[in-house]
Amino acid sequence: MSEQLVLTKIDGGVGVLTLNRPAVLNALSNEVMEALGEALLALENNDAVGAIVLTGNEKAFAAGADISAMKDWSYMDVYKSNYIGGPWETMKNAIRKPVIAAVSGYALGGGCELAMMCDFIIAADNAKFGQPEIKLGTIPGLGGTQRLTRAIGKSKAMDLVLTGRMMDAKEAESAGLVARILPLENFLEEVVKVAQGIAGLSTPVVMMAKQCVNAALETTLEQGLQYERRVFHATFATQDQKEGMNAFVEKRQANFRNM
Ligand code: DAK
Repeated sequence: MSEQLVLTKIDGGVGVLTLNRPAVLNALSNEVMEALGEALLALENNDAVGAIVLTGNEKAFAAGADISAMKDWSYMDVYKSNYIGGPWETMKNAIRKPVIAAVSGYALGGGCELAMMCDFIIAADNAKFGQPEIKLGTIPGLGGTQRLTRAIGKSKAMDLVLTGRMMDAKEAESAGLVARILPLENFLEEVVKVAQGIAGLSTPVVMMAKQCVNAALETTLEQGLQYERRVFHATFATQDQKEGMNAFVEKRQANFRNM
């Protein structure tokens, strides 16, 4: 039987997905992205899961799309297949639960782009980020020129995209790409703890918060503020808002029931 390309484990309300092609630094093939899409959807539809962590291994989160697979494709191959709308974008199109990218080692090209599709990135201190496609005679194709520019600004995005150089975890954190850096030792366990903290909150309210932050990138400030206000109002229709505020007043731990 062939190795599973994406491993799933559920740990205290957190779905942990591990990219599993270590021999090629988790190069992202269509098959990997199909497996990842299916695994993400299974966690999205699992009521026992309140947050998702996507990770690789110590050496690589993912070193990009699979260059050996892509190298001989013609323009018509990529154009006609829309290389490859669906499975590569399941994260963006279908996942409302929060997803944390736990990046150790290389996150390059499509690997950096996949990490940026997640809701936030926690990096191990050995992480390296980059969009080296220019060195292959192509450009980023999974959001690298767009999400990286929004995350770190035009000047630094240009630097990375035009030179293809890598940046380390410290530079990525100070540029705003990475939310936190944690030591490589016990890295995944620590990221899972962060995710478990989120999974212990009200999942529907967490999903509303995620949607509002994402709206900030798509709207004017005034539209975004209006949208946030209405969603804030909507949280008052949940039992979890009542529970959260009552628990605070009664000086006890809230017991959210995702209702
Ligand atoms: N693809 C295929 N194989 C890869 C790979 C990749 N991206 N990265 C590494 N490997 C393989 C190597 O070929 C090698 O295989 P063997 O020779 O052992 O068979 C093995 O992994 C170990 O790699 P190295 O021997 O090179 O390891 P080093 O430690 O010396 O170097 C490295 C590590 C990360 C610096 C180096 O492997 C490297 O530069 N890798 C390529 C990085 C890169 O250029 N990435 C960008 C790829 S282009 C889209 C979706 C996605 C994309 C675009 C569009 N749509 C849906 C529209 C994304 C495009 C890309 O990501």
